[in-house]
Amino acid sequence: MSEAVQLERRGEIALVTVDNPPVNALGHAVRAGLLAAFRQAEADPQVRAVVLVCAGRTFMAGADIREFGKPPQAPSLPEVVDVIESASKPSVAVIHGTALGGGLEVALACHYRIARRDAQVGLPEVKLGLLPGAGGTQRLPRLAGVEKALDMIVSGAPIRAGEALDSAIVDELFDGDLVEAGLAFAQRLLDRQLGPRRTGERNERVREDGLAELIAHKRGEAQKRLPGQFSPQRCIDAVEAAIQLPLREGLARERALFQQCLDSPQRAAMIHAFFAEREAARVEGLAADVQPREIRSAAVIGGGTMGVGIVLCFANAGIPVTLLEVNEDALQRGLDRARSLYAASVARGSLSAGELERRMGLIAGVLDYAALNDADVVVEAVFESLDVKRQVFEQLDAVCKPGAILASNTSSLDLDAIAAFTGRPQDVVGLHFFSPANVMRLLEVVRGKATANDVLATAMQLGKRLKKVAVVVGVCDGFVGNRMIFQYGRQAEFLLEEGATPAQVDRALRSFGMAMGPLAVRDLSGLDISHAIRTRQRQTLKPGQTLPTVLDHLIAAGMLGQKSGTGFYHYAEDGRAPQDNPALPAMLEQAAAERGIVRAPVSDEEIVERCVFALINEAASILEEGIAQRASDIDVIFLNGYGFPAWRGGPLFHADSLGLPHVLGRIREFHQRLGAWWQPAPLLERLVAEGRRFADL
Ligand code: T1G
Repeated sequence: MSEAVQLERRGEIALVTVDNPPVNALGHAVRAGLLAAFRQAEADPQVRAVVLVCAGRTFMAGADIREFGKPPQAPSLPEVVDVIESASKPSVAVIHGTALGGGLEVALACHYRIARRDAQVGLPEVKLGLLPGAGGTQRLPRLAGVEKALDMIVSGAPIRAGEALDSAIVDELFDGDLVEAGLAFAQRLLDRQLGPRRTGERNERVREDGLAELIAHKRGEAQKRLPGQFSPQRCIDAVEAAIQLPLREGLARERALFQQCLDSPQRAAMIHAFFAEREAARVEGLAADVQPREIRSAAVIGGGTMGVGIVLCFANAGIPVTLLEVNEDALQRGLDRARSLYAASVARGSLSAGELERRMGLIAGVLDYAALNDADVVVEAVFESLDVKRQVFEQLDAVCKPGAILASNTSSLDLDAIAAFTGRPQDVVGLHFFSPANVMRLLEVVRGKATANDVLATAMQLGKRLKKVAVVVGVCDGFVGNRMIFQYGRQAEFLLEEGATPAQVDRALRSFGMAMGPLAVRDLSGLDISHAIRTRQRQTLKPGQTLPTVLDHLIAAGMLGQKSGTGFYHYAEDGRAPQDNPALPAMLEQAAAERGIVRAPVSDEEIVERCVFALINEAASILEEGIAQRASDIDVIFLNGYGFPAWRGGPLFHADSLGLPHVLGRIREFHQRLGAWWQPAPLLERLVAEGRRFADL
């Protein structure tokens, strides 16, 4: 047996234990160990049943993702799974933690499955650009039915043990000790003379009527929800094989489709994103022994959209939180908004009424700063003005206890200036949430010059506790995400003035894979917000840098985007799809005349390259200035805060996949044609000269 898999006899039952920290990934040693163990149990005449458990915090959480892209090592997981299912003695998988991907597929090959009540099971392969490649697409439909299997496989979302029981994926739930529960269940099988029950041989559920229509419906749904992604449709192809083919042929079809996904560049991009997210948690220069401060209670200043979203983040994590507002009306509006957001979740069925009250019970409202004297962390989410921030931080400095962490949610103001409003700059950090704060996973943790290491460590730990993806960024205008998106949005507006329409710009970038077009995003966030930022930026323009003027014309006409009913688009009262804004063409003609250009057709390719390469060029400067720790952190920021398509891995992974020489070549052309904003970043030029990529940094 390998050290990753142990086999021991408990009377007539063979107990197989997998022990491969941290998540019992099915790396080569585990696969070889499982194969040997099940073969040995099969050959041992004293053994009448097999129980499979995992040590540590979870049942196998899937194949070892680090092995993808490397030469495969026998035995393959399908080979192991085949030996398990075809065994002549009944086997029981004892699930705890998260049985995911290949882990669940091993459990499906066992003849019976029991799960600890707090366990989860799932097939998340689609999130890695893959599909379940060890029988999951053939066995799960046979157990849970085609519709349930399609939902789980195409969404990649795990389900709780109770739902798995209801879907016949597991046979029984248990509490307490894994081995005891497994042995007891196996003993009952023997007492009742129950032998193997092979999932692969159960065909009744994959031969039901109406499955072809169901498949067609799911294809349309997946195409709409995940446009551009390769593996969701392949997942559906594989499940369709379960309906159309006998098991053996279905497994062969699944393997062929798995290989197609494995070979797809999207798999490499999405696995890059998986590891990049975990790498972002590592803060350079932060010793591993730095002790985070304890966060038992929180406070939020400002009950606007952002503030209430942040309040919900704390309440959702079970952290008591106090909301402070300037007057009773504003405070009540904030608390009512919190309750209405929870009520919407209850209406959607994603939150129980009891849980709503429990979470609302964690939220207090106050008008007096003195009430914040015991908060461990305070997050201000007030108006984006340095003067307003000054007032807030001077008061916090006066009332908060020593050691309290004072955080600003500012999206681009100078955190060092904010820290200087207090006598404790070492306790000040930026916690830049993204709207809606209770939904968006990204959290930019802004490290000020004076921010103490333990404050930074606390902020990162708090981010994980709030179920955010926390990424450390440095201080500059817009930190990382907004600083890059300023360039991206600016190009979108320049392209309008040069001849494109909002619908064309947004369509081109949506077909690139962005969740929303840049102009629709501007309309959503409010053109007045963009205009205020634009006004501030006008003060810091470098020679040759100009700004588009279409925004000025829209603001002058009172067109603020969705909030006023018209911006780059017109939004009809009845919520129909946005229409063209009839006043825009004249504004664009005027803006073009002001810049001395004649509007002419623009290609979709130019639109995508101008907007995306603007991101890449700015990112290179950000890396050079040390505002981001690493290139993959910038990818994580754009994947989790700006709707960049996961199947492209992020702007810098995408740049590497295009080839930096090509990217630099186009940027140089833009620089020649369009001037100052396109000055190639020195780091980009250096990487190309040295034949390196962003990934090599
Ligand atoms: N392979 C390799 N390493 C993994 C891993 C995996 N499957 N899962 C986690 N890790 C590492 C992770 O990089 C981190 O490392 C540490 O474990 C803790 O992870 C054939 C083809 C299980 C829910 O997609 O969803 O099976 O940073 O920080 O927040 O059909 O990890 O400490 O060095 O995420 O408690 C399918 C992926 C694979 C599951 C735990 N399985 N993992 O979350 O800890 S493809 C997955 C997760 C497959 C088969 C197909 C989560 C978790 P380090 P963590 P966590």
